[in-house]
Amino acid sequence: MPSYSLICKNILIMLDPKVEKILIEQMAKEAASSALYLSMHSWLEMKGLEGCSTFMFAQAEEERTHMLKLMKYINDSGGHAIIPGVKQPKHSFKNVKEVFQLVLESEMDISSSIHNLVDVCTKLKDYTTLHFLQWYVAEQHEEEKLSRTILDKIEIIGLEGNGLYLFDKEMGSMQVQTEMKSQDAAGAGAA
Ligand code: OFO
Repeated sequence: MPSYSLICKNILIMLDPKVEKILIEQMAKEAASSALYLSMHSWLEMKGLEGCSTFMFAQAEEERTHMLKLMKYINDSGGHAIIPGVKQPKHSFKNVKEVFQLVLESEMDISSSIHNLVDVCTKLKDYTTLHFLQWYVAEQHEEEKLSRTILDKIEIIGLEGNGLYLFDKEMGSMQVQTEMKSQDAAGAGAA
């Protein structure tokens, strides 16, 4: 039975139950990804890697905002965004390289579920949700690219000897650049 809600006066928005269900599943994935990145942040911080841990904390926060964005869309579209429970994430890692390999795997997994959502909405001709999902398609492209760039840096710098120190420093400056980029984007949006 589809859920309906009266958004304002005579405007009725309906979300297909199938779309509502997979959007809620996507919320669970974003929440799990946020928890995994927070767990990585904690491990990196415990190892004294300030640049990497700060970077990972920001990534955890980003994933949480991705979940909240889905929640808002579902509720604004006449659905009910049920908040997912989250399994305890992996908390111990072999080394820094493993952390960033797992980040790439997680991002690839999220990209494929976003693409699946796009497929379902295309078949159902749900053009509004398709439009909403375009932001996630672009975001995943960026995040996969970023993860691959970080793994390339690990290959180039190496993690032996001073390598780990240099890589951590590099991750710290990458975080500053990411923050500046999002401030620019926010400024452009406000203009
Ligand atoms: Fe990068 O996972 Fe969210 O969308």
